[in-house]
Parts: sequence; C-alpha cells; structure tokens
Amino acid sequence: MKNEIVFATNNKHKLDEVISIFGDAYKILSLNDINFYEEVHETENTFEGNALLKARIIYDKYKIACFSDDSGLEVAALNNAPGVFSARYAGEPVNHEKNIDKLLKEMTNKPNRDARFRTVICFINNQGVINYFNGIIKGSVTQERYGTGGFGYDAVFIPEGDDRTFAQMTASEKNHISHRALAVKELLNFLENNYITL
Ligand code: ITT
Repeated sequence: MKNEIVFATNNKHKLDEVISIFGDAYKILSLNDINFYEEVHETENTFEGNALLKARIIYDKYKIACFSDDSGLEVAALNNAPGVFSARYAGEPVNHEKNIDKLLKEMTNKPNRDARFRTVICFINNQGVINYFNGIIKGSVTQERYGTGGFGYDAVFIPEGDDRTFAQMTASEKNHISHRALAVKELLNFLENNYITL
C-alpha cells in the first residue's frame, strides 16, 4: 500500500496542484477524506506561523503525517503586501476577483511591478517531528488580467522568463515551475532521503 499523507487545505485548487506535483509516490488525503470539517482561523502573521497552525490542528487530532501550505503574493512596491493576507486582501469572505481588483488599484501608476509568490509547507510526521519547506518564484504584476486558468492572483502574475501569466499556462506548465512545485519538490526530496515512516 502507498504511504498516505494528509494535505491540510480547504483550497481545492491547491489540492489539485499538489496531487499532480506529487505524482504517484504517495497517496494524498484531503480534509474531506479524513472527515475534518472544522474551520481553522489563520491568526499568525508569518507564512511559517500559519502553516504550522494548519498542520498542527490535524496532527494533534489524528496523530498522522500531514502537511499544510501557507502561501501568498509579495509585491515589492507595496512593501510585500498582500503577503500572508493574500487570501483576505479585500476582506472576508474570501473573494479572488475583489482581491485582484484591489491589487491592480493599489498598483496604479507604480512603475516597479516586481513581485513573487511564496509557499511555506509545514510537514509533521507521525512522530510529531516538524519540518518546513520553501518555494519562491519571482515575476511581475501585469496592468490587467490575462488568462482564465489557475486561481487567486494567477491572472495578474507573469513569472520571470515567460511572457504569459500563470492563468495563461496549462496546469502542467504552472505546476512545473511554481512556488508550490518548488516547495513540494523539497518535501518529496526530504521524504525520500530521510526514511520517514509515515
Ligand atoms: P488553505 O489555508 O485552506 O490552504 P487558502 O486559500 O486560505 O487555503 P492561504 O491562507 O495560504 O490559503 O492563502 C493563499 C492565498 O494566496 C490564495 O488564496 C491566493 O489568493 C494566493 N495564492 C497562493 N498561491 C497561489 C497561486 O499558486 N496562484 C495564485 N494565487 C495564489
């Protein structure tokens, strides 16, 4: 039987991306798969803090191997905002379209469009040992939306070395180079090299 790991997220897009980046090596269980339906409040102000909080709630309840992903967009001209507040940039409930509207408005007349996506993964093994993995992709914020794929800020982010937004790429193209792909690959590498018993 394949080793099973819970991915502690309520974001279906993240879940799909991570399952596809992981490939066949492990079986990823969603929160639905383990019947976890509680709301998790992200009360920390760092990616690491929120990632730990999301993974720990699952580990404490089930004592199984699990990981979380806390991620966001950091924009240089906005002093790295929206950052950890990316999901709730335009307030609650989470609304990705309103978030982009707010971002483009804040970026009006800003010549420096540099930005980066960051992911911090917090992995807790079935002995309670905690490890973090990072992924960063640099790029720039566009003046308007392009493309319909992906989620969140994908329609306004062009990764360095390309001329298309993430939303103009196929899922597999994005999953090849994204911040999430980089962090997940670090996690996979760790799992393979550390003989972790899940
Ligand atoms: P979980 O906490 O349940 O995993 P979430 O969507 O609330 O889901 P975060 O708190 O980590 O996750 O917020 C991440 C936000 O950052 C997300 O809602 C998007 O607005 C943005 N984001 C992260 N990764 C992204 C990506 O690959 N493409 C576009 N936007 C992304």
